[in-house]
Amino acid sequence: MSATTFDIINPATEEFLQTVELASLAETDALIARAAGAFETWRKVSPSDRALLLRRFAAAVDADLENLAQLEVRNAGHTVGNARWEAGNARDVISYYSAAPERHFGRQIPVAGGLDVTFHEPLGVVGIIVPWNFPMPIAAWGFAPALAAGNTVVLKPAELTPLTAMRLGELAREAGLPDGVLTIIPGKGSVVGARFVTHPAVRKVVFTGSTGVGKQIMAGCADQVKRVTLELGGKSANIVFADADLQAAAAAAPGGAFDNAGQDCCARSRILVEKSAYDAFLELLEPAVRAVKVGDPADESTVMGPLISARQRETVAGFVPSGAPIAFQGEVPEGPGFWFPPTVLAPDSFDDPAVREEIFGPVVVVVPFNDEADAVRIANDTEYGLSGSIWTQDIGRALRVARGVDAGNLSVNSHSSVRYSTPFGGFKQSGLGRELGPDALDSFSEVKNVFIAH
Ligand code: TXE
Repeated sequence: MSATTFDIINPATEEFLQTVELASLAETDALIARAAGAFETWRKVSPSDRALLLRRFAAAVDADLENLAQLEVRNAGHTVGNARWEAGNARDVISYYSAAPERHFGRQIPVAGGLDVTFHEPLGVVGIIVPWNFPMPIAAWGFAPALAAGNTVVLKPAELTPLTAMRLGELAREAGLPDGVLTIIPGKGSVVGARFVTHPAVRKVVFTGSTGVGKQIMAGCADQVKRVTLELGGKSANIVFADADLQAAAAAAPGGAFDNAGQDCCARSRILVEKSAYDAFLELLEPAVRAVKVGDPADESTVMGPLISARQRETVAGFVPSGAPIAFQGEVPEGPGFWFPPTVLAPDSFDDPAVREEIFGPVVVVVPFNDEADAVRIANDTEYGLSGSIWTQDIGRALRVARGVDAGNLSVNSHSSVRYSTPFGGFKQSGLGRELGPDALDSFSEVKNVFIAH
C-alpha cells in the first residue's frame, strides 16, 4: 500500500484481496470536468432514450447479480443472503427510476395573460459520497434518481469497500451509458470527497456517513449554496409494549439490531420494553440472540458476519468495557476475522455511552419504560431521528406513538425501514432531505417557471 493505493482486505478472513488505485486531486478534477462535459449531452438525451438506457443498466445489474453479491461477501463480509438483497435492491432502484425521465413532469398553472408552465431542470454534476456499510444500495439510491433527472454523477465509494461500486460503473458503461455520465472515483474522503464539496461544477453533494463529516460537508457546501442531502447516524428505538405479541417481538429484535453486524444506520439499537413485560421479554430474547449464527458470510446458513475492520471492532469493543452490564452475549468463531459477538446490555443509567451513542456494531441496550408517554420521551431523548419500531396490538397506540416519535422511518410490528418506492431519511441530526420514492427526484432538479404572454 502506498499513499496512492489502498489494499482491500476480506474482513472475514483478513486475507488481502486486491489493491485499488486512489484518485489524486488532479485526476478528480479531470473526471469532474469530463462529467460536466457529459452533462451538456445527457441533459438533452430524449426522455425515452434516457429511460431505455437506465432499463438496460438495470438489466445488466440483474444479469450480474450473483457476481456482485459474491464480491460484496468478500469485500464487506456481508452474509450472502444480505448481499443478494443489496444487489437486487440496486437493480430495483435503477429500474424504479428508469420510469422517471418520462413521468417526472412539471405543471401548467392557470394565470392571467398567458401560459404558465413549470419544468424540472437537472442540476448538473452530482457528487455522491458513499460509506462502507451498504456500498451497493447507497450508491444506487443516489445515482439512479440523479441520472433519471438528467444529471451526471461522480461517485466516491468508501476506501474500504470500492469493489461493487466499481463493478456497477462498468455495468453502466456496458449498458450503453455514455462516458462521463456515471463516473466511479475511488479515493480518500479528504481528497476526492472534499473536492466534491469545493469544486464549482459539482452542484449537489449527497453524503451518507458519520454525523461529524456530514456537518463539515454541509458547512462547506454553504460557501456555494450547494445543494446537499445528508444521511447520517441513528440510535433508533424498538418500543415493545406489554400488549404486543412478545414472542414475535423477541424473535425479530436480533434482526432489527444485529443485521449487517449492527453496522446499519437504521439499527434498532435501543430496545425499550414496558416494565410489566420486561422480564418475560428478556427471557424470550435470550434464546433468540444465542441463535444468531455468526461466521463465514459465504455460508448460506450464517446470520451475522464480521465487522468491516479491526478499527471498527475496537470502536465497538469500547462500548463494552470489562464490567459492562452484559445481560447475555452470543458466540463468535475462533481465528482470523473482525468478529464481535451479538451483545445485549442492560445498563442502569441513561448516561452510559452505549445508551446514547451510535455504536455501529452488534450491541443493543434494553431499557424499561413505564407507559406510552414515557416510551415516546425516551425514544426522543437523542439527537438522532432516523427510524424506529413499535410493537403493540393496539392500532390506536401504534399510530399515536408513531406520530410522537421524531424519526423519519417508523414501522409497526416490523423492523422494515427501506423500500425503494417510499421516502427514506432522518429527523434532527440523522440527516437532511429524503432519498428513494417519488420525492427524491425533486431533490435532483430545480423547478423552473416559464410564463408566455399571449
Ligand atoms: O465514516 P465517514 P467512517 C458512522 C458510524 C461509524 C462512524 C465512522 O457510527 O462507526 O460513522 O465511520 C468519506 N470530505 N457511519 O469513519 O468518515 C469517506 O471516505 C468528504 C454511519 O467510515 O463519515 C467515506 O466515503 N468525504 C453511516 C464516507 O465519507 C469524506 C455509514 C463515510 O466516511 C470526508 C458510515 C471529508 N472530509 C458510518 N471524510 C450511516 N449513516 O449509515 C470522510 N469522507
